[in-house]
Amino acid sequence: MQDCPPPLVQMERSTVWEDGIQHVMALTDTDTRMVEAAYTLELTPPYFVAQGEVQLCNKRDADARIRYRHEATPPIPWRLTGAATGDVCIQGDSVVLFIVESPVEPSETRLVSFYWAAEVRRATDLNNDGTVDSEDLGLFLLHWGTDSASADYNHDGTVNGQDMGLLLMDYGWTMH
Ligand SMILES: [Ca+2]
Ligand SMILES: [Ca+2]
Repeated sequence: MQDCPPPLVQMERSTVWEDGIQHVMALTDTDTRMVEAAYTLELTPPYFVAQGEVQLCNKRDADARIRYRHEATPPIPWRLTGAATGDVCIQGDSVVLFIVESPVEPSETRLVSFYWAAEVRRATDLNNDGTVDSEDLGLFLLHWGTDSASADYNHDGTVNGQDMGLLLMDYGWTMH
């Protein structure tokens, strides 16, 4: 697992899903800076893609470096493989961290566009052969009752009936 940078200030965030695309707006406004982000998250297997822009506004009388950091998680039951394009840090198999940073002059607002694509795989396809079938069910049962992250599809810390339900909903799924 990579060592990703620590969280920044929590931002006010609003999210709307529309035709499989998640629209995210995030804002933080303090005495020294205002950061406003607008981006979309889209799952287009085998990629989880983000694109949008960030406005970095320096309210101080001196030059400043302003940084925006966001994290995104692909929808269940998709997981990150660790491969990605763009300047991101992959944390575990469910969190993408992305940072925009720029020097900004006093009273200036800088607009920075960004794009990244992180590769995903279907978590329920445990043997990663492109199909969810009896082989995956057999592997899943080996994890039953444990805290194995690979079969804990809903990230609640236990492999139990809820994960079994997700696997069964996926039964027969194929990548192609
Ligand atoms: Ca499989
Ligand atoms: Ca679980």
